[in-house]
Amino acid sequence: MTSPIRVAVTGAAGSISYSLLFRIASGEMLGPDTPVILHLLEIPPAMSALEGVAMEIQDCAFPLLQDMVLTDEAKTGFDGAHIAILVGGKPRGPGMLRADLVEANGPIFTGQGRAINDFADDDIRVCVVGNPCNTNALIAMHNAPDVPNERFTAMTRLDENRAKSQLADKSGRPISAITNLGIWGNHSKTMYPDFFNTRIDGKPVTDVIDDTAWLKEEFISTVQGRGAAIIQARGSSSAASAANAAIDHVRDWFTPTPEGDWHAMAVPSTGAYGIEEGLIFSYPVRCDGEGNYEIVEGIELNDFAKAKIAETKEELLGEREIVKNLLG
Ligand code: NAX
Repeated sequence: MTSPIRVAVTGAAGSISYSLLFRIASGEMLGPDTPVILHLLEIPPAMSALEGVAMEIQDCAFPLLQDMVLTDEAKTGFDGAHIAILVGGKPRGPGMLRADLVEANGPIFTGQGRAINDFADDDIRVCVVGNPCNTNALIAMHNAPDVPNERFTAMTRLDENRAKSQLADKSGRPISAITNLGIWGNHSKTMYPDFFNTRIDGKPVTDVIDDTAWLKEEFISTVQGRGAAIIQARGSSSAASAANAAIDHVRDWFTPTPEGDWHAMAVPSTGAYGIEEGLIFSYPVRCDGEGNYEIVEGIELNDFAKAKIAETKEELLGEREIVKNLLG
């Protein structure tokens, strides 16, 4: 047994957390030998609901769960945290534009960024789930000047998983046969799921699925619009699949990526592929198993891919403009 890892989760009484917290406490995220202390952060009106969630977690008698801290104060929420999963935020209401959402949720992440800066463990790793997740991660990062920028990431793993599933379905091959699926750019309808570099049983997707029109149109729009399709069908947004992706994101950040493969993570750009340095941009990344990742360099991008990537980059630059007053 190693010493306990403190995992802070915001929006802990919300829908995603209702799937996420139990899986963290069971050891699915950090493995069967790592005890966990959960720091659960909410806003005051949700504290009663949070207490109910905590009672249920308690009733699971998870052997790895050493303690739970329930709070509506960011200081306590992030105190000594090694991992922070920022899920909390206001949902997009009817008629709300993306720009409204960016403006509504931005201020939450200035305060949380500062609290992470001041109270989290020096080793803190941050995964932002709450939307608009790339720009929220950008705000948190800018408000945490003492934390290395590369510790701030946003979640595009759900998009990777969705894309893999679509390709498995179309090709009739198992999920495990699909590798090298990169998501580029923003977690939004402009993201680019790069099928050209994805492999099925080690072969280019285009060798296995010869319907290029489907790949260029239906595949991309299905992945881009999957969140909206789930809201339409279920009446509320993806929750269990988002929690699953958050588990995948953090687990794989601390797991060596299999040789030759990569995963999607939105990370501060190093300037790679002509993206402005510091913009939180989803790239194909590889992880070393020690909590470090690197953007995969040298991926060939054709004109189709370059145009898609330019579009999602423009959207992110527009979001950055809206929140520029929050960037410290
Ligand atoms: P819920 O509305 O069920 O839960 C959000 C929770 O956040 C609520 O309990 C609320 O009280 C809490 N909260 C609000 N402000 C807070 C603050 N300042 N500090 C702490 N907690 C706060 O939403 P849920 O379905 O759980 O979704 C959460 C976020 O995930 C949303 O922003 C949603 O858009 C985003 N998603 C991101 C995805 C991704 O792939 N990156 C996919 C799923 C999801 O759409």
